[in-house]
Amino acid sequence: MSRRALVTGVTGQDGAYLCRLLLERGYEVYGAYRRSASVNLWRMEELGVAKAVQLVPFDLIELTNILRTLEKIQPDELYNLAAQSFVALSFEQPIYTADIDGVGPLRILESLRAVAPGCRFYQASTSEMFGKVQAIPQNEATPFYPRSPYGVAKLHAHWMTVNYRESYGLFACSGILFNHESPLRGIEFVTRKISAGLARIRNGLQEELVLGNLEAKRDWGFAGDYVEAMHSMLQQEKADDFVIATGETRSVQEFVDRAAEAAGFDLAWEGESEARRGIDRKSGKTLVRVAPEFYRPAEVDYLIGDASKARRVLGWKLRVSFAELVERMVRADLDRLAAGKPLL
Ligand code: NAP
Ligand code: G4F
Repeated sequence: MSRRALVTGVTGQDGAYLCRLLLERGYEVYGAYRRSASVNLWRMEELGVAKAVQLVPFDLIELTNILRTLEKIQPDELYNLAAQSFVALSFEQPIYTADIDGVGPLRILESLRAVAPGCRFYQASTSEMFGKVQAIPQNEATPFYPRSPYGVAKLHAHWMTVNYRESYGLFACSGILFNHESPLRGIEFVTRKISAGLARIRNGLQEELVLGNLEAKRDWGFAGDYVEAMHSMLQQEKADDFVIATGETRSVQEFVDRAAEAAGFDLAWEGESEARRGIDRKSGKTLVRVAPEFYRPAEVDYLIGDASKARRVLGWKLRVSFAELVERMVRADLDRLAAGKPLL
C-alpha cells in the first residue's frame, strides 16, 4: 500500500515542489490549503501536479480543524510548510505571525500526539532563527539570535518540535533551511521581485526596480533541491535536525547583477546608500533604485550555512548552482511574459 503524506502550505513554493517529489515516489498526497475566495493553484499547475494532489481545507489557526484532518487522513508523514513566511510583514503583523508560525506548529504537534502519534513530522524551520549570527558559517550547533517577529515565532516552533521529540518520542524533525528560491517563488521576496521586475522592464511594462538593502547577504539555493532534504529527513532511523544550505553567500546587489545580465542588461552602479542606482550601460537608463520603505527595522545582514551534517547523514546534494538558479528565474519570467501570462 502506498504511503500517505500530508503537506501543509501546499499552495506555496515548497509545497508544489514537495508534492511533485512525493507523487514521483509513489505517495498518496494530501495537500492542506487555506480557504480563500480564489485558491491559488498556479504553482502546482505549472509543475503538472494539481490534479494528483487531494486537497483538504486546513488552517493553522484552528485546532479542531487540524485534529479532525489528522484523525481522518491518518498520514504516515506530515510536512508542515504552512506559514506567514514573509519576514518584512512580520514586523507589521507580529501577533498574527506569532500565532500562525509559532503556535500553529504546536497545534499540529498536540494533534499528532492525540490522534496520530506514529506519523512522522517535518517542521519548516529557517536560517532566519540565526539572525544576528553568532558564528560563521552557521550549523546545527550555532546559537540562535532571531531579528524579526517571524524568526522569533519560528524559533518557538523549532524548540517545540525538539521538545515533543524528547518528551513524547514523536518522530519530529526540524529542517533549518537557508533561503531557497525558484521560478515559483512568491513575488514579494527579493529574488523573484528582481527577476519579475527585470523581465517587465525588458518588456516595457515597468520603468524601474525599487529595492531596499542591497548589502544584505544570503545563502541562496534552489527549492527543488531543498525539498529532497525534507523528504530524506523523514526516512532516517532517528529523528533529528538538519541545516540545509549551499555554503555560499551573495549580496542582494550581486543577485541583481546576475539577473540583469541574464535579462540582457549591463549594469553599472553609482552612489551610496539610498542614493545608490543601477544604470544600464547600453541605454543609459536607471534600472534600479533604493527606497527606505523596503528597509527592515532590524536586518539579518549575513547568512551562510554549513550543511555538512546533511551531506554526511542524508547524502544530500546540491544540483543547481547559483548562476543556474538566477538564469532559470529570469528565463521563466521572460517566457511567461512572452506567452502573455501574468507574473503571479
Ligand atoms: P510560501 O510560498 O510563502 O508558502 C506558504 C504557504 O503557507 C502558502 O501555501 C500559504 O497559503 C500557507 N499558509 C499561510 N498561512 C496559513 C494558515 N494560517 N493556515 C494554513 N496555511 C497557511 O513559503 P515557502 O517559500 O514555500 O516556504 C515554505 C515554508 O518553509 C514556510 O513555513 C517558510 O516559512 C519556510 N521557509 C522557507 C524558506 C525559503 O527560503 N523559501 C527558508 C526557510 C524556511 P496561501 O497560498 O493561502 O497564502
Ligand atoms: O527575499 P527576502 O524577503 O527573504 P528573507 O527575509 O531572507 O526571508 C526568506 O528566507 C528565510 C530564510 O532565511 C525564510 F525563512 C523566509 O520565510 C523567507 O523565505 O529578503 C532577503 C533580503 C533581506 O535582507 C531584505 O532586506 O533582501 C533584502 N531586500 C532588499 N530589498 C529586500 C528588498 N527584500 C524584499 N523582500 N524586497 C526588497 O525590495
